[in-house]
Amino acid sequence: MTTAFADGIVHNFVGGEFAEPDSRSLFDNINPATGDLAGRVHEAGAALVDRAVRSARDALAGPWSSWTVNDRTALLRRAADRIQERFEEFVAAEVRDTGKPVTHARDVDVARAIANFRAFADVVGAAGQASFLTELPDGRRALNYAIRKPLGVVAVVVPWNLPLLLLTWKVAPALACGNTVVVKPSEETPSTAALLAEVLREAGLPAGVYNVVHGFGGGSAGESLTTHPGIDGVTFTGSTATGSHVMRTVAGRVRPVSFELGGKNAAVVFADADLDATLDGLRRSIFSNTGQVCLCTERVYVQRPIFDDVVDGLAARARELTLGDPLSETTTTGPLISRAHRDKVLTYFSLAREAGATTVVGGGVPSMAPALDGGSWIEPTIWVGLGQQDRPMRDEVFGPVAGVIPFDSEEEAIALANDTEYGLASSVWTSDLTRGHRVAQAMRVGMSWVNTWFLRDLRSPFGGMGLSGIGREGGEASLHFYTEPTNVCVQL
Ligand code: NAD
Ligand code: 6OD
Repeated sequence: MTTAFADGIVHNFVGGEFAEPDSRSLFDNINPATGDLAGRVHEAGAALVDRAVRSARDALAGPWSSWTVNDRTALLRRAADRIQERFEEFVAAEVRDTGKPVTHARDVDVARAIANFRAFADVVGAAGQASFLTELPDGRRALNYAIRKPLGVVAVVVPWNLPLLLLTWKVAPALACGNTVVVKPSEETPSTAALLAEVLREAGLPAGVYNVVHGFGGGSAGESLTTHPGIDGVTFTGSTATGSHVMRTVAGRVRPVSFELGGKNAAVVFADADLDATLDGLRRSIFSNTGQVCLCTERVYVQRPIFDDVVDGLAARARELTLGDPLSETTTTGPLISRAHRDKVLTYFSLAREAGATTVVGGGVPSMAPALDGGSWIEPTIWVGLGQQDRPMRDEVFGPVAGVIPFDSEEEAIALANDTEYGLASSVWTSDLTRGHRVAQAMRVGMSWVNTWFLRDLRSPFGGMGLSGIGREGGEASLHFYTEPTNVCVQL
């Protein structure tokens, strides 16, 4: 096999080659916009995962080990250039796997993949080392400095919502730091990880440094990878339940983990906020990617004087969204990833009704044109009348939904926003910037935005607390996760 999609099959990539499938190891790749078969995927069995980990381990000791930081960062920049050259191929693959609008795939997913490679080339290229001149009471002096070594073979396990963005967010710093990787993309979205293998090979990455194994989680490639004794660390993005399971799996061998997990993110809107700008911001934060972004807002707390205006404005904006052909430039909103995920979201529609909520807009399955009728479509939905303890206000739904609740004081708003076991992200909307800083800092989350949402600087720490994860990635935080420091002490 020479290419990622030869014979209409998405292939595994091991030791610098696309692996040959056998007929028993194929599973279907469904286009969520239509429900049609988009292609087939080669599921990696335990033996192939073992080969991938061994290839990665061999590559650690091969020519890759003598690549300098400059060599590696130059490789990252060539990879970014090659993705740019093949931009529309990546966009098409991401749209086919996810059903997301082509504009989103271009402006967010693939654009950010390029930015990830460039940003981590810059971060790692510019990184220095701390050193200490040590002076002891007896007059001895020493120089302490730490060198950073690669962690080793890193298992990279990622979900389906922003497949290439999240994969390259981890692969770029891992490679920049000199690691080798075995990546396990989601079974729902295998294509761009395979295409990236072509690009990295074209960019000159040695065989075995980047490997891709496809398949499911438990009892499949995900479990084979995370339980493999040859991996030196796991970076995982996905649900809290799976993260917790993977943590137990690797605990026995005491391997470092980085976990970017779920969220139940709050927006706090004060009466002095610029209403139109806030509503536009909330439209993005609630409905982007059909609500399938870990950072999406699912709880909106609004100061009482403007409660009705915000609810009406959100409903109006939800009605303006265009659900339809993902390849149309005017489509704003795609389907959910699968029928199974839609069933889960619909459960929350029922739970909201049972809790006595009023569905201001949405609340069902839209009727679509015949070509899209088999897709996993869902209506963008806003609820009022939910209580803070109702499950739609507590569980991560991961769909285009939000419950809106009024508050009176700043203290009450902070308490409501922090009343969750998750701790990923929040946004605060106010024209009083002093209050914006104060409330943003009071949020028990990894990332707190003021008058904006999902505005990223890739040098800043990204991650969550509580059920939202362990550790941070981004900028120096990535450098810390993907390397092991060795301190050297020289008596002078
Ligand atoms: P998931 O946990 O079901 O799957 C994530 C990945 O783990 C997939 O590749 C899956 O095949 C694999 N997996 C599943 N079981 C496994 C096992 N036993 N061993 C090893 N691997 C296993 O998550 P999902 O449904 O694909 O993604 C949605 C979730 O991801 C949401 O909860 C969302 O909040 C979260 N997410 C978090 C972030 C973040 O940065 N915090 C970003 C994106 C998505
Ligand atoms: O922007 C990022 O770097 C990032 N990791 C985003 C995660 C989004 C979750 O769905």
